[in-house]
Amino acid sequence: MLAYIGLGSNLDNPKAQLVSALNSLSECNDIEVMTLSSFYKSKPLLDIPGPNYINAVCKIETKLSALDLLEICQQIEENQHRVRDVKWGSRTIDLDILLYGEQIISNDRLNIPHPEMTNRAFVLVPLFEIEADLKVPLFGSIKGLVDRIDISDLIKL
Ligand code: ROI
Repeated sequence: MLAYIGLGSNLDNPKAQLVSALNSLSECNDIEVMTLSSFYKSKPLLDIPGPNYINAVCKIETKLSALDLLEICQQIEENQHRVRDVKWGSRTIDLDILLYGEQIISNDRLNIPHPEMTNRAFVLVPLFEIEADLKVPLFGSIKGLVDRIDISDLIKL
């Protein structure tokens, strides 16, 4: 299965946090990291106070189920000392499964396509960078999605 994972961090050397999470994904036997986008810098969404974020998107190939992939992502978040306190608070690392093949998944643990991805420049722009022809289930072409959002805050590093 091909899947796309969004990575984000705004604490404790965000670039190094992304690199560390990517290394952990690569080291996982059942995951092959195929493509990585550039890193992008942006202000916290909704002007929530806090340091700038670094975001990226990677494409992986995996035999894991979506739920097993979620477990791996959460394990990596835990290993990098992610603390879940305030909703939308700062974080050392956030790993979101954006897409899992063409599947639409909706249960109490997973919503795929990731429900917020269509509003977020820091997801759509790196996704477009690595897969310009992508069709997002339920939402249509990645090109169409990128064209209708404000990308002015996003800086490609
Ligand atoms: N804002 C930016 N710029 N990047 C993120 O990855 C990010 N992640 C979040 C919230 C807190 C919504 N804001 C973000 O979870």
